[in-house]
Amino acid sequence: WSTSQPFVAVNIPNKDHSALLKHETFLDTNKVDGDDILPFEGKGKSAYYNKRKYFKNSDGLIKHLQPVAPKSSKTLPDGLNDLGLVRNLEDQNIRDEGYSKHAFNVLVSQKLSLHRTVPDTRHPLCKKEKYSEHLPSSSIVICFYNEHYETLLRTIHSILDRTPEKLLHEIILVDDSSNISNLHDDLNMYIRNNLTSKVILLKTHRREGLIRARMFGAKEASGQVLVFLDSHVEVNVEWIEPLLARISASRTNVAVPIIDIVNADTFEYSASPLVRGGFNWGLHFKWENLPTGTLATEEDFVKPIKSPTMAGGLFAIDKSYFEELGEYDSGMNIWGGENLEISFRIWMCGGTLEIVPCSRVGHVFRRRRPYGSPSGEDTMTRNSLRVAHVWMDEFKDYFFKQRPHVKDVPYGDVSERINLRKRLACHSFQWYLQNVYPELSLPTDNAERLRQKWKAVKQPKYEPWHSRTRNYIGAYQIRLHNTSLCITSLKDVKTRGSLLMLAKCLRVKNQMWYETDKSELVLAQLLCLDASERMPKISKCHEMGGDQEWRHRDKTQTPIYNMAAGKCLAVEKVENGALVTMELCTQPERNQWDFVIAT
Ligand code: LR7
Ligand code: MN
Repeated sequence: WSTSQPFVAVNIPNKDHSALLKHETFLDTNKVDGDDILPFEGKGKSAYYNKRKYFKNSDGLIKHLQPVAPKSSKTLPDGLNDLGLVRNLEDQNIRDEGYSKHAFNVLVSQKLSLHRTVPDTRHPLCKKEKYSEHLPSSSIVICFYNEHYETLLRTIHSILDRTPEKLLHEIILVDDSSNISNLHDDLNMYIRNNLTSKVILLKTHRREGLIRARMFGAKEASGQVLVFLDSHVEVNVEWIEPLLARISASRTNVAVPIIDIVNADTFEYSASPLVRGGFNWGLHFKWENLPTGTLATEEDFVKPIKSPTMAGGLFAIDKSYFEELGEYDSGMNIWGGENLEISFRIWMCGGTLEIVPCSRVGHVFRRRRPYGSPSGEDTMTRNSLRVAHVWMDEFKDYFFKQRPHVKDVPYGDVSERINLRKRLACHSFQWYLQNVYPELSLPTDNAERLRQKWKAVKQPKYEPWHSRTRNYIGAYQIRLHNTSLCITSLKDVKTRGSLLMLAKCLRVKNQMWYETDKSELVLAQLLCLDASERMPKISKCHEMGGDQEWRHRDKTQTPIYNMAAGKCLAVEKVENGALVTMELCTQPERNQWDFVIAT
């Protein structure tokens, strides 16, 4: 494909002739729908796919096919859009600055439509659910600190596009004293010029952190239900109705959607499995499997599921109930811990916390938090200490056993929160453990602690998915086209961080690349090819795609494109021992590769 035009995205395995035939018939009959092929979007009249030339007809669809001579070097492998492609220095700067400021791929986010549709990830039965005509109206509260502009706008538009007018009382945006220049003013102008007056932009007087910023926004709200959202989300079809329905069933229900995944590198939206919230004795939130038997029948996939805790960012709560329950702990700073605090409080003080599977909201999962606290304070620890001292009774000892070094960390005055707990006549933490979270085991001894630690390593902390069994679809040596030089790890296959070089192709372990069904390239089935830094290296497989996701055309003379880097594998020189680098795909001299099947 030419890179300047976003042509057709075709999803057909190369060399699978039957699929191609089907594809061609499909094109001839002009039945174009969704999955297999998208209508032409580019301005050009033709495009190439699999050595054939395709023309556009007046409807923008493909008319007929004509075989053409193979093109020697295509910029991008077939089937890929070029949203993340780095074409020049300017793209490179946007991308790099974006990653360092926001920890996601800003280059992609900028190019995506602010009104894009996302896949409807709900269980089919959800589509049959009927909701009352008399649901309460909502005030959606979104606080943000230095959020990426287009990503924030997409958050807002997704809500405006997919929330019934009647159910949306207002959207309250709280700028938590961001310091990106122009962000506030640009947003303010955009809202005034383009959006309904239901969208309100506020600003804190100084950086408060997400806890106090949300409280600030909630105070200004006048809808019946508060819906808190992060500033980098996209709501899905009919997302709010099921949440509001649960609150209208009981004002002490607190309703959480399923948090789908917006990939931080590619912005692909994908479904999360049904999991619930838990925590460990270090007071870290974790996702966990539902108790066996929870999903016995199909209907169970639409029923609310009780959850011991919530992730924190996305939930709906009756406004007067939120106030009655003590809002948030305003002594908590910046980030962390407030989600466990409000979860414990909801359950212990008479409410119910549930996940509503028919409501889905996508959230951009970054691999690191792009900001710190202004004072440098470890706010997660401070906030967790407040949780432990106010809510955990004698069980806080387990927390301290788990994290002995935090004993002397200052956490401020919690007397007001202890009074709140008394005033609300809340249950004990023991009651909570017995009735809400009996599955949580106590860390009895060192062996148990080690086991927990091991578990924590194996299960990603944030992604609501589980480690999958890796599926290998092929084993290859990767040879620079027209040479007998292959990609080789500089060091031993087990050495994390080892760079790569060209070496004479030999049947040795450190040239054996195993490709997976998720487009990873795993050296000797151990470490993953990784483009997270300037030079590609091998590192621990994280199974989150992006910088470990490598796409190529077919198996000969192909570029190898990295989804997060927006660049292609290349070499410094065509020479034994030369280092493997990442370079612009648009400079294709040293980036054509052959996948040589290793049998
Ligand atoms: O000082 C700040 N001021 C803010 O306004 C810091 C943050 N914020 C804003 C920020 O711009 C964002 O909109 O607060 C929101 C949440 O901050 P994130 O996105 O950095 O948090 P997170 O997604 O990394 O972390 C999760 O845990 C947090 C604990 O304090 C909050 O509860 C987040 O809302 C929460 N996010 C989710 O639950 C989404 C699902 C992720 C998971 C698991
Ligand atoms: Mn977030």
